[in-house]
Amino acid sequence: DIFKKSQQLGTEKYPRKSEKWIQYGTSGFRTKAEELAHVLYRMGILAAFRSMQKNAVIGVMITASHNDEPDNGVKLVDPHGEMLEASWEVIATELANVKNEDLESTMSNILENNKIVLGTNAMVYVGRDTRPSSPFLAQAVIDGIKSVQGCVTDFGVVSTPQLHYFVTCQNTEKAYGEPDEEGYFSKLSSAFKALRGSNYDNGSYQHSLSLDGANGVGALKMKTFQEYLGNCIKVSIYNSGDGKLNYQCGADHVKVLQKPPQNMPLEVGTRAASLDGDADRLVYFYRDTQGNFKLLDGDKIATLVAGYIKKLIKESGVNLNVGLVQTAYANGSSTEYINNTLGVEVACVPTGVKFLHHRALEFDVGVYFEANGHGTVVFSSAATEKIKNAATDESLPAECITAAKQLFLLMDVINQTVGDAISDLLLVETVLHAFGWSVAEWDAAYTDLPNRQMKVSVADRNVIQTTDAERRCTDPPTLQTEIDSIVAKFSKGRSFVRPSGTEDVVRVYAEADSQANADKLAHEVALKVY
Ligand code: 16G
Ligand code: ZN
Repeated sequence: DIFKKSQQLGTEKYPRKSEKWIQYGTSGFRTKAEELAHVLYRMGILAAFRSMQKNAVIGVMITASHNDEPDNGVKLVDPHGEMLEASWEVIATELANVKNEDLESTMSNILENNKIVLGTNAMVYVGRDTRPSSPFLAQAVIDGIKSVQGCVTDFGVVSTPQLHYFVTCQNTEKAYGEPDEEGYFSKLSSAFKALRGSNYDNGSYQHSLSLDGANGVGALKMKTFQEYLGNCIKVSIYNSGDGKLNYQCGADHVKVLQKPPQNMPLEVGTRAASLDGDADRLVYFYRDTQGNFKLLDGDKIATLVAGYIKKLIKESGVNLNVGLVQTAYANGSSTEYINNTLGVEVACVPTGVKFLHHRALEFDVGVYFEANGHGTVVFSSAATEKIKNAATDESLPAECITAAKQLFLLMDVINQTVGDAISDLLLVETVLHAFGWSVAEWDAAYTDLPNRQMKVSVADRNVIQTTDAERRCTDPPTLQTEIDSIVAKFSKGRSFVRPSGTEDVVRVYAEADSQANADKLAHEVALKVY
């Protein structure tokens, strides 16, 4: 009877209007907002089911991240703040695509197949970005949850990582923190301030920076956050919400086009950063003394952070291994630097946060970043325990205790649940402050190989199959041999192709010793994909 009513409400208020098939991809469902109402309603239902099954709070985030404003999307957050389990992505896709009149029976099947008992308390946390379509879509989710008697906490406009954080806090009996914005801001800012001490500047480091908010939720939250941070860091926010979301600005724009956002002055030497539309990606940039635009992407952030953590671990005398996780998009120079200079173990996994996150959990301390600026650091519970003990063990030498205390505070600056641009920004600022580095000194660690990304539209992107963390192609059968022989012609050449997980295209990546060669390599490889 409940399902019948739920189907009725769905059909009346949020009907599936076209036969167009939609898939739960790398970042959930994502497409034009007007095609999403029925999907969101159904994801409300599914989140409630997942909550009943796990007997835990589940999150639903409504956002299309760095995509254009007319797009929107939805993804589910599992109990520990991680991405929805793969087997449920399949269920989500099925539920999103069934006919209006098959909703009731599909719901029954899901319950039966997953041994879920209806009526078990369901609790879902809902958050949304600043898109104009988001309030309506949030209502669809809420109606879906309530239609199967689930309870809802609507957090309104929040960043994606904030929602992940709230879900984790609630499900870990608040051991991780308080599941609300006040708790989130307080935790991050108190640790950040404690690490900074009373000298806001240090060496070449100055405590002011420019921030491009992508006209999204990150800008909004940063304004509130400044009240918690006080004057220990001065953040000037541009693209702070008056303009169009992600338009000519934001982390994706800056990374892909390798140029500064609009509406932001960029004087030589000024440290600047960009967030994306839902504030889970961060990149830095500056103008060097020759006037060149310089990008510091996720790889630069990862190496900076891993280097600092490794140093603190060594100083603390705690025995912990540090690993760094990258994808095929990581610049070849960064990988070489990690291997040869940092001496940190590096792993490569396929694109997508869930792969990086899971691999990072295998280390005592796992640093993961995608080149696009999404990433964080995860500490195993054993590592956390060891660091905590060292920080309070008075039998240890003073330097060890100091380093362990710093590590312990650093853990509180980091949102370990998922990549978080605001938390990552505090993390980078903390490391630069500790090292006494200007942005140019940070950039000097290694020089990126020039690179180029291209998109190729094909009839069916899935004809491309890859292996070895997407670095090699297995299908079509001769494509890899062709790529190999093209790459061989270029000094420092490297290239790969992969089907996008979010768009109907095949992506081509190439790097080489010069920009002209990287462009040429990308182009030649792209021609083989057509
Ligand atoms: C999604 C992923 C991101 C990845 C991107 C690649 C999550 C939460 N997000 O946005 O990590 O870099 O897809 O897109 O996993 P692509 O497959 O279209 O290249
Ligand atoms: Zn994002």
